[in-house]
Amino acid sequence: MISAPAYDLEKVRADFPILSEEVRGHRIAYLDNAASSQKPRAVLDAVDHVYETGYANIHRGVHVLSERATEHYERSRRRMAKFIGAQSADEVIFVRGTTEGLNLVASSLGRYALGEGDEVLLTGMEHHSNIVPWQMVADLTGAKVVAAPVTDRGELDMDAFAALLNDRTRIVSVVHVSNALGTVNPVEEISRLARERGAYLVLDGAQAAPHLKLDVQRLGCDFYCLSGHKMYGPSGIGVLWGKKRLLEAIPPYQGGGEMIRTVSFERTTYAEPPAKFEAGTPNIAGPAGLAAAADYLDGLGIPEVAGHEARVREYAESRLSEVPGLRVVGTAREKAAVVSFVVDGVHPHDLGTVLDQEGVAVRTGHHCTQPLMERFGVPATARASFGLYNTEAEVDRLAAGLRTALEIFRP
Ligand code: 7TS
Repeated sequence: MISAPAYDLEKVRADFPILSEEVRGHRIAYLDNAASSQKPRAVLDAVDHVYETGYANIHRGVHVLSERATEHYERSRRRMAKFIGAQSADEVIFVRGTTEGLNLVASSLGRYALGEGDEVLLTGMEHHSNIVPWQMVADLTGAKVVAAPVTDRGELDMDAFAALLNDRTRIVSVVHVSNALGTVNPVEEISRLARERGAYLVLDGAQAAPHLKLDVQRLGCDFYCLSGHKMYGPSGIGVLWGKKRLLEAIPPYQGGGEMIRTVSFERTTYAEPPAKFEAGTPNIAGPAGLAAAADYLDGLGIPEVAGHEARVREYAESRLSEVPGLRVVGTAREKAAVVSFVVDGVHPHDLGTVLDQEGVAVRTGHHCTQPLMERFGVPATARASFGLYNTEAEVDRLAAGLRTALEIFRP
């Protein structure tokens, strides 16, 4: 394994207890990080620490455990504000993950900004969670959902995107990094174009957060969503960031406890953000785990992590190119740590099953991007997605497993 001296891969791997597990008689080669990543000891400990030292419901008790739990929760909010470059922790809303973040924005911003005949501009490479919520609010408001096309390489067709932006475009919502192809979209350019038209910009950062240094202010967006579980944090916790004045302006998403100032049967008034968007008892310990994941990533250095992942991905692309009949789907010039592929004559699910027998975990299917699969004329792909602990030796096992699949299915 050739690594930069600063990146101590063996030490990194030792931080993840599950990586020493055996599955089907092999050491696990976990290449399904885009679906969800494994957790370092520091994240597991941070969650335990809340339950062991300061657990109670937050924001309401006068007793000491509630105060401690609230402090854990709010400290994590401040940590996540720093992680994404937010101006203030009040702009950080804890949600279940990207799906909930996008549903919140589509519902609240949609009801605020969209009317009959208005348009929401997406791209052809969106995850279903950045398509369906917009269709739902479009049904309510009479707005229309439009998608900009993707080129044969799997890049956003920027000329077509610019041409689709028009005076009716009120919202642009785009994936920062594609989960199915790995494409990194030119979001600063997209932001400039959206601003020129006076459209709001929402970014789906589910796949960007583990790989790219984030600075929501520099990106120029209005809302940004991420999922903790894809960036080595716990599942069931994520962040929706929004510009403060917009969070103040848009209506709340869910109603209930904590999101109100006063309630009467005649009239209810709402709390200020972020409380306005955090109805009910939240995931209390999750944020501490997410903050620990942010510490872990920043401790390694996101550029160093990205450098390591790029080396593994490039190695994978070169090894996979030797497999007869294999075609990589998505060859964008700017790519994160994803290699999606199809193999002539073998269904992706069969590839996935054979690889599993060898202890190699990949995802197969449409990756919740059916319109994109249709664009490429495939029902599904197999996808290897790399994280900060993957090795070239694991890539060798992937390539060997694919050859085994070929012997079985294409003798
Ligand atoms: N957006 C993108 C780009 C994603 O990759 C995913 C999950 C989501 C949104 C939804 O995130 P969630 O945390 O709310 O589920 N993507 C995948 C995947 O590629 N395989 O499994 C889940």
